[in-house]
Amino acid sequence: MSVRAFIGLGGNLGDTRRTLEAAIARLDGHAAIRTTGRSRFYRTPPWGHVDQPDFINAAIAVETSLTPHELLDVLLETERAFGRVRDGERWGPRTLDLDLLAYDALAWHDERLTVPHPRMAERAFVLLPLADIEPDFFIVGQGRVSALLETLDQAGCDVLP
Ligand code: A4P
Ligand code: MG
Repeated sequence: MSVRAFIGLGGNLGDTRRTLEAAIARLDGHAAIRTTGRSRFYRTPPWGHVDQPDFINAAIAVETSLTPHELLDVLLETERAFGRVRDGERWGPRTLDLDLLAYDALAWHDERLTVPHPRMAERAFVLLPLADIEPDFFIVGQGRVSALLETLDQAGCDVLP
């Protein structure tokens, strides 16, 4: 039995675009995950702490037989695999963020996982990529992607060639 889920990708250190491409390939290579859609890549101004480099963000749609918690574990594993770069003897900062944005119409909250991602409705860097894949997707408890996006400031978010 297969469920559709959406995953948000982002990063702002190192060759982020290459990292995101490799992360998508790795997720698609998982036996229980199949990528069914992917957004364009966006350069986005930093949200939250603004004193940091621009991010690159993207999103994918997947079909999966994993439970939400199993899928989260795969995302965290993948962050570990790609998210840190060797910097001499030290491990550098995290370069890859993977968020489980939505898991079908599931609304779930526990200490490890909140789905849909609670802050996605405020974030153009999440909703712009999602709208590339599925503008009519209804985020349970939040609203339709296209309608939510209309309320947001998209200034400085540019599609990468
Ligand atoms: N967790 C709970 N629910 C979820 C979920 N739906 N998906 C837990 C993923 N993880 C979830 O993750 C910490 C824990 O959250 C995980 O171990 C998991 O059990 P994290 O990624 O280290 O947490 P975080 O990064 O502090 O949370 P969040 O809200 O994802 O971080 P932010 O606020 O997104 O910060 N600006 C731009 N333009 N683009 C960006 O991508 N990203 C951030 C990251 C800040 N500003 C940004 C961007
Ligand atoms: Mg995160």
